[in-house]
Amino acid sequence: MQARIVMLVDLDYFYAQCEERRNPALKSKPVVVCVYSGRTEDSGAVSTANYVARKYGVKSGIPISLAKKKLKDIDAVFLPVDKEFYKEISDRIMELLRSYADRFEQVGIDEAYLDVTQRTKENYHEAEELAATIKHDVLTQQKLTCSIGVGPNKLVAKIASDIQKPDGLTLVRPEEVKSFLSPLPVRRLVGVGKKTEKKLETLGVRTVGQLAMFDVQRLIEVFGRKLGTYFHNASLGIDDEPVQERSEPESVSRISTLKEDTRDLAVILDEAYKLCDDVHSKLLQRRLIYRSVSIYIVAGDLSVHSRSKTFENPTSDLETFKKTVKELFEKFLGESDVEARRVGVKVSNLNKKEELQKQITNFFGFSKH
Ligand code: TTP
Ligand code: CA
Repeated sequence: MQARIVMLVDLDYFYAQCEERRNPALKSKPVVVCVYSGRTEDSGAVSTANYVARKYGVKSGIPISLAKKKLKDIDAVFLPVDKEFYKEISDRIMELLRSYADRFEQVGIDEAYLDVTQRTKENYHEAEELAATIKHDVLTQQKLTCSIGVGPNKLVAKIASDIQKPDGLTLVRPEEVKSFLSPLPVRRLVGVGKKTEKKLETLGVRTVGQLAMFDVQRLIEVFGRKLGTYFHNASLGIDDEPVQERSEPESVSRISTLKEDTRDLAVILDEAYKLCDDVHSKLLQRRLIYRSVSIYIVAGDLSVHSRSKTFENPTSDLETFKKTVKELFEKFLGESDVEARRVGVKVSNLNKKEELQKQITNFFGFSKH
C-alpha cells in the first residue's frame, strides 16, 4: 500500500463546548451536559463535561447525582443535552473540514478522518502546517477548539489525537510509530475494551510494546484468527483501512425512556411503535431505504442489550419495520429476564431509494423512458 498521511480531528468536550459557545460566561465554570431520564429530578447520566468539571472527576457516563456530589458547593452549571443545536454546529464544522481533505470520513458527531496525502505531497511538515491551519480556522470561524492527530494511518492518527487534549496537535511520523505506541497501555488501541485488557494482563501484556513482542500464534489461540491478527498488527501500528467517503448516514435511530421499568410487551411496543413512526418519517424525508432493523433495551442497571435482523432485500415499509421490531422484542423477552428502562429502534444498511431503482433498472436492462 502506498504511503499515506491521515488526520483525525476530534472536537474537544464537544457538547459542553457548544454550550460555552452559546453562553461564554460558562467558560470559567464546571459545565456538565446531562441526559435526564425524567424519572426524578436528578436521574440520568452525564453526557459530557468541560475540562473544568473534569478536574473534579466528572466525566461521560457517570450518574448525574454523582456529578452533583463531586461538585457540591461549587458554582457549577448543569444543562440538558440539546442535540439539534450540537448537530448544527457539527454540520458546519464537518463541511469546513471536508474542504481540507483529499478524502473525508466523518465518524460520529464530533470526529472525522482526513486523508491529506496528496495535498501535503506526503510531507509531514506540510501536514503539520495544514493541521495548524485547520485548528485556527475551526477556532476563528466556528469558535471551537479541537485536537488533531496526524500519522501514516487511521489507527495511529486516532491515538495521536487523544494524547494531548484539549487543543492538541500531535504528529507521529512513520519512523516514530513504534516508539510512540510502545509505552502506551493496550487500552488505547481501538477494539481493546475492559475484558480484552484483563485477558491480556493475565498473559503479562500491559503495554502496546509488550503486545508487539507477544507471539502472534498465541494471540490467535486466545482471541481467534481475526482478532488475534488484528491485535498483533495494531500493536505494530499497521492499519490499511482507507479513509472512506460516506455520503449517507449509517443508521437512523430513536430511543426513549419508559414511564417505569417493565417487561410488558404491550407497554414496550406502544413506545417502540412511536419511535418507528419517527424513524420512518426521517427515512422518507431523506429518501432512504434500509436492510437491517435493531432494537435496544437499556435495563435498570443501565446495561445495554440489542437484537437485530437483516433482510435480503432493502425496504422502506413501515409495517415491515414494526413487525420486525415486535418479533425482536418478543425474542429478547423470551431470552432475557431484564426489565426495560429505555427502549430504542434503529434501521441501518441504508441506501438511497433512487440507487435501488437504478440497480433494478440496470438489472433488467430497461429504463422508464
Ligand atoms: P467524545 O469525543 O468521546 O468526548 P468529548 O468531545 O466530550 O470530550 P473530548 O473529546 O475532549 O475528550 O464524545 C463526543 C460527544 O459525544 C460528547 O461531547 C458527548 C457525547 N457523548 C455522550 O453523549 N455519551 C458518552 O458516553 C460519550 C463518551 C460521549
Ligand atoms: Ca471529542
